[in-house]
Amino acid sequence: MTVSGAFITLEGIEGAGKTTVMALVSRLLEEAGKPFLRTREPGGTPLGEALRELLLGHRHEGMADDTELLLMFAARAEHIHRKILPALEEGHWVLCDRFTDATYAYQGGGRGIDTSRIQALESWVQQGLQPHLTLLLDLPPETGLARAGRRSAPDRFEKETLDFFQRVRENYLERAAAEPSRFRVIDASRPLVEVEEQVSQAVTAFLETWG
Ligand code: Z5A
Repeated sequence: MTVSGAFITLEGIEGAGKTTVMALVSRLLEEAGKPFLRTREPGGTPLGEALRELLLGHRHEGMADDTELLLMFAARAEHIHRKILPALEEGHWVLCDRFTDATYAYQGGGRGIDTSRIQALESWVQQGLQPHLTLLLDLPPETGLARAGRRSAPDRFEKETLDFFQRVRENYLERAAAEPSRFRVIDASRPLVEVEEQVSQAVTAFLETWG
């Protein structure tokens, strides 16, 4: 696989501010003259968006954890083949709201699925594809849930307990500590203006190294 664009992902627990930060990163890439694809997981393709509805909606409340895991990777396979790889191969950058770190955090940390099973699917589906930069918006779950609670009706994940989101957060932080060259941990508990400053610095530094 030959790629010349960079692959950037945004991660964090519920209400961390990914949607807000996505707009800022998009603006920074535009200003730097980088053509880019803005996308999200689960979703990003017609089939992926249909799977997203099944995963987040309430029609299948009792979905088995393995089913949830496999649907996440089914959506991802479609996303990689139809959108992500073609964009990178054309030299475009890809800015994605969540990717496989979310699977480790939610299905691994949150649901308790064994890491080795996630690794097996990751290696099969991604064939070595990994983000070049991951911005992890970190904050206590209490703060994220309070922010998110101001919005519309909760989806299937948003109904989970504080303990669940605490495990998700811990898993994210462990992954960030294990791969410091890829991750930038942003203190998302700070006021928006300070969060944006941290993100600007991280993305500007990355743009300088990528060229
Ligand atoms: N999921 C999974 O389980 N496994 C996987 O492999 C993948 C996903 C890929 C959908 O994700 C669900 O899929 C997700 C995990 C699961 N479920 N959960 N939870 P999603 O990314 O589409 O949904 P989300 O996490 O619920 O994102 P969100 O709710 O859109 O949150 P956000 O984008 O991070 O937050 P926001 O909308 O930008 O901000 C929330 C509010 O806080 C909003 O009113 C902002 O104005 C406000 N805000 C933002 N920043 C600040 C600061 N700094 N101060 C004060 N207020 C702020």
